[in-house]
Amino acid sequence: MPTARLFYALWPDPPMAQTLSTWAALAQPHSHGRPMRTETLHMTLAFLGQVEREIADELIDATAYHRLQPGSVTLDRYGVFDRPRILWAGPAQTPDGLQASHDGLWLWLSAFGFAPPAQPFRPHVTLLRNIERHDPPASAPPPLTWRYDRMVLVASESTDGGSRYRVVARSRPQP
Ligand code: 2AM
Repeated sequence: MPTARLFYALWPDPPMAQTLSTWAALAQPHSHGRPMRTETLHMTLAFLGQVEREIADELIDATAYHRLQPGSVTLDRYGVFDRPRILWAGPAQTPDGLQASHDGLWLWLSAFGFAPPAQPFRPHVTLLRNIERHDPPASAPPPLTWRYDRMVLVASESTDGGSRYRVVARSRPQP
């Protein structure tokens, strides 16, 4: 494979993913759209796009040595993006620690030739794709606090059944 489509993300543990899946199911009658499969739910920290195989291999090796500062983010609202048309779960305010981890990750990635995106970081977990309404449901389920201590590097592969995500590397948690 000459290139790989890669991104860094926080990946929920199975109970958290299950709860997020409930969030999707609760919003679906309002927003319609297609729920993400439970095992694919995640929060992207850095989207890299198509990456040359050689750089991808370097990232896979280096990711184990990148230490993410442990932190937490409380998901307490639904939101929508118009392009692509998605409904998401996210925090009303981005926690400072998560913002710092995002910024630190992009600084680290600059050594591999990546430039940070122009748009500000909008932490979110995509729940529904191809939604049919511009407004999110008025109220969200009880807030969900997500504690994290590592990130994963994920390869997104196109299959007949849609995107398939494969975790190709994990950062090392703090000792
Ligand atoms: P989304 O959930 O908001 O669609 C794999 O596609 C992951 O990378 C998804 O979380 C997706 O975000 C994100 N992603 C895809 N294209 C992107 C882009 N151009 N900029 C930022 N994130 C992107």
